[in-house]
Amino acid sequence: ARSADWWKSAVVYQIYPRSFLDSNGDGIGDIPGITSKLDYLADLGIDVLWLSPVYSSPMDDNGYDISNYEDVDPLFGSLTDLDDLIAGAHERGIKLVMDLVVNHTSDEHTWFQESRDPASPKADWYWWRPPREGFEGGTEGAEPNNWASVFSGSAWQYDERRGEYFLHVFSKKQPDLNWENPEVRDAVYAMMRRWVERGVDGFRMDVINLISKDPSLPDGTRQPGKKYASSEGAVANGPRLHEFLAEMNREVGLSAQNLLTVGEMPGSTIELAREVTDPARDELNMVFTFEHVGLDEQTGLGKWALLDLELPVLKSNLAEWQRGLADVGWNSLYLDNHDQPRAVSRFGDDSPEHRVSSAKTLATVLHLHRGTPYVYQGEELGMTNSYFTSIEQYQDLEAINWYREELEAGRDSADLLRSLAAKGRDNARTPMHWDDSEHAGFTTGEPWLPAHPNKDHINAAAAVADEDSVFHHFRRLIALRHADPVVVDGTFDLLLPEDEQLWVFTRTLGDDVRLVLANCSSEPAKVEASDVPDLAAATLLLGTHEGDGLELAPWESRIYAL
Ligand code: TEU
Ligand code: CA
Repeated sequence: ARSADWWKSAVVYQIYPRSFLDSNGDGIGDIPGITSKLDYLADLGIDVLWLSPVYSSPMDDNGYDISNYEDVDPLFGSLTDLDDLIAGAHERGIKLVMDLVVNHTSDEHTWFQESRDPASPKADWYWWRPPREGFEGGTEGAEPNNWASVFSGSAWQYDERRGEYFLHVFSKKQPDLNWENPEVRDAVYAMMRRWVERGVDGFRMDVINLISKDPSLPDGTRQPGKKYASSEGAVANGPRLHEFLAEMNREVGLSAQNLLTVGEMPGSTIELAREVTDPARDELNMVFTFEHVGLDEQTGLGKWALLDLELPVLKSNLAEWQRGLADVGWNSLYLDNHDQPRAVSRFGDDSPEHRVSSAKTLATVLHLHRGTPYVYQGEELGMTNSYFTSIEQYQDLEAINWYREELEAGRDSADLLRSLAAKGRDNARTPMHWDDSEHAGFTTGEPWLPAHPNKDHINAAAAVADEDSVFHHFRRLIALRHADPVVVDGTFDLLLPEDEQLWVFTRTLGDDVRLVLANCSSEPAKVEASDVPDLAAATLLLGTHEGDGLELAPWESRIYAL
């Protein structure tokens, strides 16, 4: 049974099944592998598992290109394996949330194949448009508008059979569904209802703010020298988004059954999040914002245009979202996922000296904000980026397509590899480190992506055995959230907003106040006594070091009850 608002005091653990644990030696993670690790996850104390997609898929985008929403891809196992995982999770009081990818399907979905016939009942299930006036289909400049795909090239692909172009915001094997068509919406809702009947406790909704688009599909504004324009303004946050989300909620019974819903919303704002997560509107419980994971890129130039991030910029963005959703709605809290580089490498310091402390302190700061925390597989171990040195090591089509397109445009390979090393999604997709054996205990076969050599000291076996590990710090943070209502509900106030080393804030619920004091730098930091409440009168609830004075070691953090 699910109580109302249960998801507000829950911690969600995201699994990328392909890289979690391989149970049959084919080098690819699978569902039985996950089931075999439920006790490890129960020890960590997490409340919810979010599975990245395990549905039938040609794996063009590693499962975010779905060819059958109601079956499990044989690479990951079977529907029976999934039923066993759901049962095993529920036995341990862990809920299971599926990844809902309904802005687009795979081009190998029968829906799309039928839609290629203009006379079929599904002709209008996707975004089909004729070649631009005066142009021959499939020729240069004939695309219906100037949008770029997120994965390089045009967002339009010419289909010889239909004699028209179809829209694909992502890869050409991920055609966008036409949500203006009520038949599409009804088919999605029916599928969702069947997953809920199967025991699923909610959905993470992939790019869900793209399902309502500006129906006129207007040209975008091209960056100088760029052949195509970003489509974000016209494909995100369209005029019918709230209508569709409310309809989905009603038709599937999302609020009625207290299901967890989190909408991934590239380009969303606090204003939009206040509307979408306002419980009175029965749309979604929470959203994933992209603002904080866009701060270390040059404005408007995208993730590959690297920019050093100053701490005050990061602190103030999270504080704005805390303030923005303080009186209505709810935050998700994340630094890591399968699309982002590893937090300890990006926001912390993954050098041997500071990796453990910075992984712990980033977790302390994130988990003590108000909202539902998301732990990405390996984040609880302080796993690092992969530091690939050649394009051949990359598997992600986003990386490969971008590298090829930029190389053809004359960019320097070393520059491209520097951006890929910092921001490539494969950073988060190397196999989970279970132990220090050959492939980190991930597989007995050849892994689809090599395990990082640092698995010899960064792995679950070592972490569980070491009381001072990142793993046990996450476990203590999760236990604190379960025990302390101030952590769940206390109002957030940021202190010392301009300090470039210290991240200091309070959480207040009635007379109870928690203080978080974190040195988010690789140098010692000194706190001015006048800047904080009297620490001597406070109770230390959880610290990363032995210190208790006004000096903080590099990456030291403390949580006090005042
Ligand atoms: O990601 C949406 C999305 O916008 C990301 O692709 C992000 O913009 C990009 O990765 C930045 O590098 C979701 C899924 O999380 C992602 O894995 C899929 O590739 C994408 O949608 C298409 O389904
Ligand atoms: Ca396998």
